[in-house]
Amino acid sequence: MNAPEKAIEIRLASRPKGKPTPENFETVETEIPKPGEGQLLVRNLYLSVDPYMRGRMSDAKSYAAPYEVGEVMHGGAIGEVVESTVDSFAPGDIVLHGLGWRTHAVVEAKQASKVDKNGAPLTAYLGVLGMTGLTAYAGLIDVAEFKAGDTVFVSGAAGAVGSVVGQLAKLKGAKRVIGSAGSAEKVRHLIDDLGFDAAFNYKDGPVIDQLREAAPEGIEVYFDNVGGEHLEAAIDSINLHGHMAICGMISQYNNTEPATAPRNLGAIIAKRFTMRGMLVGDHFALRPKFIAEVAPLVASGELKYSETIVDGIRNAPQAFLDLLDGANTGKMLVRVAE
Ligand code: NAP
Ligand code: FER
Repeated sequence: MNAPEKAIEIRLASRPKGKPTPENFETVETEIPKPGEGQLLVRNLYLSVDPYMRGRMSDAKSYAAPYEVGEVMHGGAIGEVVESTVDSFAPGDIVLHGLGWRTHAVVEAKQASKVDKNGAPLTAYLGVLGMTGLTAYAGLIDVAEFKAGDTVFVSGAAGAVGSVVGQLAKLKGAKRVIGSAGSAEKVRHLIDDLGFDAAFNYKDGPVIDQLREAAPEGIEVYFDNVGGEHLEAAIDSINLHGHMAICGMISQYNNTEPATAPRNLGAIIAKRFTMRGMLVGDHFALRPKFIAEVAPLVASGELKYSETIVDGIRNAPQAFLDLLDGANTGKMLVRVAE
């Protein structure tokens, strides 16, 4: 395909109230930007769409600054250097950066990280070997203090983070790994393809009952991607001195009213369990250890990963809306080319 003459970028057009819609985004054609001193021009190949972007579309104060209305949707992306003004990067290099949903990015060389283009498939650097994989690894090991012999429950189990959490727990000697997800096909995938011991569709009935049935002896670790009713169920099933890594609460990201669950937090006193919130950004020091351990597992196929790849940058908003609706299995990505 010929390089497009124009660059395309996707901007926040308005802030969503509740569930985002396509009208919250604007697709704009612009001139291809020129890199200045110390900068690279990168032609993006794949864009990441992530749940946290929902938070940044709102103007509520949070750990990540809100997007400005009119600003490009920043986020993880991987692309090829086409022009470089610095010695450390050359055209043809593949780099990761955070400038998000655009065909062309002018990236400060200091903000770009080069990846081995002969290593894993490029998409892996945005998922299983990237931010979501590190979240799973750091959350399970450092935050939830997982130990061999633990029974682990992970919500959002068929997603990018959850699928890695469950498999890592199995590979590291979990007694039993239980996952929840939003469709029968995802439940099948967890058990048949990823080796979970049990899984359930949270839409089939109360999570508290389904978890009790899947974990009759309780759980030692809960990795929370969902919050709300799932967290309430995990509090119900967690054993004495258990650990919870609170990674995400996607069931609440579109809420317009405060959440009503969990209603049983008082159980933390008698059960003396630990809940710890986490942000992957606090765990970047673990990255070399994570890559050293997980890249070989991915290469050997012991740790499997799925990706849901949507073609065409113009479809990035829809891919994001679909992610929030559970259309993805594994990491949701956009291939920039149409
Ligand atoms: P993901 O799980 O690949 O995709 C999101 C999934 O959430 C969807 O596929 C959908 O699957 C599920 N979902 C949507 N609405 C739901 C609801 N109401 N109840 C239950 N499940 C729902 O996304 P990810 O990137 O791996 O992120 C997973 C979680 O981790 C998110 O909460 C995210 O914000 C969080 N996260 C946190 C950090 C951190 O540093 N703290 C870093 C990365 C990610 P179903 O079909 O199963 O509903
Ligand atoms: C997410 C992706 C990343 C998320 C949080 C982060 C809560 C954290 C990023 C950071 O450490 O700055 O989906 O949801």
